[in-house]
Amino acid sequence: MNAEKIRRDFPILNRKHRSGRRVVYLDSAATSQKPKQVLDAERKYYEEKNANPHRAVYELSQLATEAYEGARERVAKFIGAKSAREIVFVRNTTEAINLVRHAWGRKNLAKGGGVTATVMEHHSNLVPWLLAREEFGAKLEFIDFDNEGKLEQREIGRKITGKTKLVAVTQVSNVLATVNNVRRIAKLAHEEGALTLVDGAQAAPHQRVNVQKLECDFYAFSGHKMLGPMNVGVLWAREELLEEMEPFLGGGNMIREVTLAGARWNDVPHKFEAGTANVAGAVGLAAAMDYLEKIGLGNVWRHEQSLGAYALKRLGEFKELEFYGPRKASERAGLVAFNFGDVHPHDLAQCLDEEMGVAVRSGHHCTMPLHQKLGITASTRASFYVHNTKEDVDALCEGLEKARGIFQLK
Ligand code: C6P
Repeated sequence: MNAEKIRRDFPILNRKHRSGRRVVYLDSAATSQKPKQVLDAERKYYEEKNANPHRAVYELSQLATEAYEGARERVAKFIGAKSAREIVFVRNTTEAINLVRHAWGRKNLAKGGGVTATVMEHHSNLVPWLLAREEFGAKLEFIDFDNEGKLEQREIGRKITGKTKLVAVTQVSNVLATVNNVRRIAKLAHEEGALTLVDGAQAAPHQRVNVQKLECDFYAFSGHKMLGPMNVGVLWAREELLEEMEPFLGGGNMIREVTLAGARWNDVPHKFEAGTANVAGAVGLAAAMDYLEKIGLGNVWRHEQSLGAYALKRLGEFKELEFYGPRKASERAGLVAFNFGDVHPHDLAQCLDEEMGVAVRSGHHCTMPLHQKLGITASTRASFYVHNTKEDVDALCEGLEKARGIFQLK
């Protein structure tokens, strides 16, 4: 795959940094940039089809409904769902997980229902369960990770037990770059009678995901991290599970009939989509999936892994740099979080931006317990996607050389 050519599809990357340099965007794990194919699809939708879907009988409303439901079909195919009825559009991964907390958790986790999560979870897959503990008495367990950022195998067996109702685990860590064997965890969970919720925010954009092969029960991801627009994401769940679940938000579209005495719910997935939908977002997400499939998800993954391997090699040249997660590049996704001597990650990130036009994220990356476990408060993270090249990694390293001088590291 030709990353230089792909880069030309991203209008924002043609923009010059204020220093006059090319923009080196190494923060796709926070949010990805959008290729013109996605921007065009959204614009075309608004120019040619926009109306409120599922509401009216006139032509435009029907076109909007077709665009929205067509996008749902596209998503179902992309993740190997059995049917589009298993696809609930939400705003993002965070909302998808909170939907499960309310719509499934309220009934199934009350009074000591066990949730087993991991110490490496993003706050999105942690705080909802802390709230479930406060709100309806769920009981929490956490699987720790080892020095290489891999889940402790013995703990997996010990912390998924007959009392566990839900295992909530990320497929790829947004800091450690660890790729968890979620299929194995889901099998173990099923043996104990528990369900598995996979946080796919850092996986679905970068590798082929098939929810049926993963054998999980819930799968959550965000459109904005996979070249799609912001404010559209997906919760996948098996249809029978969605049928059993209570509504999440109440309002228009999610009902079949309302009287002043009560209401009956619409069919799934509409039961979980209250209010006017983000149709343009769904259309943009479908276009992003087309774009990724045209490149090939296998090529995307190989490209990012090879950039990750190159980055580890180059970063290894800096003796004052410590990176986190698996040592072997082949065991990592395409991102790397690190600390550079005693320079604060925010100072380093600012220096990389000013000196080189390199955009990296700094801070706790919404994983405070993970950072506490590592004994640090913050890290600097570079993350790669389809448009990144070795030249981008070299720019990062040139920036580190400059930072070494500026911060007077020995
Ligand atoms: N991580 C990062 O810079 P939302 O914000 O709902 O689209 O995604 C939340 C989320 C959930 N799980 C994982 C593993 C994630 O990495 C994220 C988002 C971004 O790492 C923003 S904090």
